[in-house]
Amino acid sequence: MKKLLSAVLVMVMSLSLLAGCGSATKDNASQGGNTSAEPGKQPSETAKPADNGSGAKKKFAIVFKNTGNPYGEKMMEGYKNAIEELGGEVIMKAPDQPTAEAQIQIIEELIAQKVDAIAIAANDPDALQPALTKAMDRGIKVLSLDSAVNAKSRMVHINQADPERIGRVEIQAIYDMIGGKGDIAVLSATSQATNQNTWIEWMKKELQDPKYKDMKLVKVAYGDDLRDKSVSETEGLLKSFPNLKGIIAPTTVGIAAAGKVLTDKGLKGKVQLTGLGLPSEMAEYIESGVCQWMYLWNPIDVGYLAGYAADNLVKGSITGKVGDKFNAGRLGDKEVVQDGEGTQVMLGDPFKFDAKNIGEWKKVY
Ligand code: RAM
Repeated sequence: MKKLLSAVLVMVMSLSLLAGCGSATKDNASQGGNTSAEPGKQPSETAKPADNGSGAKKKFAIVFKNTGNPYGEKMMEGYKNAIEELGGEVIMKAPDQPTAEAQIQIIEELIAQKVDAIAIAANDPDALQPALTKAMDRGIKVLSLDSAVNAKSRMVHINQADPERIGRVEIQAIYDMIGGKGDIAVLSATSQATNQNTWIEWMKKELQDPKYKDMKLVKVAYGDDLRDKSVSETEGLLKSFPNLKGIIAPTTVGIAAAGKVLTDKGLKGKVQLTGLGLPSEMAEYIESGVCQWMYLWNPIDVGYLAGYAADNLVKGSITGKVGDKFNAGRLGDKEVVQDGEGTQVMLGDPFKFDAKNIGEWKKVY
């Protein structure tokens, strides 16, 4: 019965996930809560660690872009939940700075440690290739999640949501917020981040529609997913473009920093803000109206899905090729599909957060 109920809730959630089409109900908010909000009740706490059948526990590493990002912490938490459910050992790493060089050093250390799998949210699509192919040559299963590496550097990518939908929906949102007219800017993460760059490409494609002829993208600024830099980049945008009408920040660090700047400067209603935000960090700005609405997905689920994919790669039950199927625990059955020259597993659709649902979601992640 409980299973049936969660299946129904997942379906309800999937339906309301369709970007821009309405808000979460109490039910799907609590569905998120069941899966993520109460770490104390995670199955991982109760599941008996197994050893994957080979004696010693398998070692599953996860590498995020950089430290100090609550989104990254939630994603790693999801990975940990999955690996613990499956009886493996988790190693969580992130460099202080969001650079490829720092991640390469971590990968080298993980190779020396002889881990069984590395899941990485990449700071650069190509620069990690030598290190990651070295890892794969030594039999380590490599996958990316959240921010992809190129197809040669991974066996599969775990994608949070369709990049085209993410990019297009953000332009549509700012269009609605500013009344279709005026200068807009993007406040991104690092200039090399695969995920943000892909979303920005789709934003630019969306902007080609004649509908947006009175809207102009004046700048893409980079806050590097560092709080202070994101604050100063937002201030810089406001200074350089005094007529700025809207900011899109497709990064949880950036949007929270921009929310603070617009609040402190009393610019609510004058400069609109949307993008991808963590509900727990953005609730105050959504409640105050500085950001009317924004989007995200469940970062815990992204990590959890990667954990199950990593386990299947290590067991050899999948290799990351199109058509591979595996069970992803509480997320149900998943399938590997094509993604450009590589392959991926898709989590879902971006979810819209606004004043009606933020109160519930802010407790979840
Ligand atoms: C930041 C990171 C992460 C991205 C989210 C939306 O936390 O850049 O990679 O997926 O924002």
